[in-house]
Amino acid sequence: MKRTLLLPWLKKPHKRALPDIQSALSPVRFYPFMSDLADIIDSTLQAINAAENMAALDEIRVRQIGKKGQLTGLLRGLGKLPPEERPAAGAGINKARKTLEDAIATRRKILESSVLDEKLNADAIDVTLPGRNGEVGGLHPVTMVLQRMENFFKSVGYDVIEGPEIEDDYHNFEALNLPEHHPARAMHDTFYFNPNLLLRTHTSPVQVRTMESGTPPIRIICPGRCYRIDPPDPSHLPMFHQVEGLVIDHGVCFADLKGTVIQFLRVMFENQSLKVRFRPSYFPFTEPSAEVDMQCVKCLGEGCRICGQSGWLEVMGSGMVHPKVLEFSGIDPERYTGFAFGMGPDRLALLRYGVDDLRHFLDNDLNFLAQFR
Ligand code: 2U9
Repeated sequence: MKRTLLLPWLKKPHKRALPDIQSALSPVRFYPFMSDLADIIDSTLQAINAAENMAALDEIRVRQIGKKGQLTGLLRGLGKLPPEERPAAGAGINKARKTLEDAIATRRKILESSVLDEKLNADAIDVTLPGRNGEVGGLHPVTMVLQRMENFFKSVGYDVIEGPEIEDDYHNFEALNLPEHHPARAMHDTFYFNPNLLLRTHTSPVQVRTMESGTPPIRIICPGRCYRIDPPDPSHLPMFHQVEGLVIDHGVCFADLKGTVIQFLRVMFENQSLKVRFRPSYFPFTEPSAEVDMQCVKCLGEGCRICGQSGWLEVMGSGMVHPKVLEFSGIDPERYTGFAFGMGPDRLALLRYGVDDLRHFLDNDLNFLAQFR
């Protein structure tokens, strides 16, 4: 049968009752026999192993070995024992305290690991779930046209050269045989920062810089953004892209220009029987100059809305580099000749993708752009 032990300091005895209980119990009785200490350990070990969380475990720790705990109280009462009994009683209580501390530490580890397991299970990602179909991006139509152009010219040995968008007056105009009072330099066309600094109106300055810094043979294309003062409308934007080409070597002739341009357009529009024509024209930086038309990609020459019923589409400008332009950049026109061309990839993208307004390219409307993925 389990003996219950009345130890006044263990319970909160009623104040009035204390003197007669204490006087009635001899000091030996003040301490639980080892079997009673064993009972305390046993019941506390059961409570520790049954503790379901850290709070419950800590409550047992405080109740047993905290400052006002059961075992701590026993240690405090050791002074009331006959001296010869104190060592054994003290050792027994300390042993009991160590047993409980170890059991609490073990249980704490178990509870901590179960807390961690619960957290890991809660955070667990089921990698077998089907993926969410994330948005897939795509290239801008103008970027795709620029890449097609670059791929063609790189495939026939050209280099792709880029240069500054903020240029000086000399490289953008004078070195291209566009003298001081040429209308192309007018303020109504060009964004000037100051009389000598501007936003380039074409990528030609990159070709000038290449001629200045190197020696022929030169075979380059120069893609990039250009700027002109133009109110936005379906066929004009103040910021547009250009790709210009330049070939300079010994004995370059107009036939070289024609062959290069024709083959480029046939590859660009994937039609090896595409018709191309060269119309005499004028540019200050080339002589002779020629506008380049190709058979309308939509009606193949029959006439339609795209080509204005003419059957032809103007796609490029070209010509033999003007001798003065060679001289400006230190190349002897008696030893070298060259050809050049210029085109607007924005305009070619309109044609290639059947878009009717350049402004769509700048709206960043994802519904519009998604069509070109
Ligand atoms: C140097 C010498 C000659 C570049 C050329 C064109 C003809 C031309 C337009 C096409 C559409 C500009 O984007 S566009 O509006 N360009 O028609 N460009 S020849 O001639 C050069 C360039 C650099 C040193």
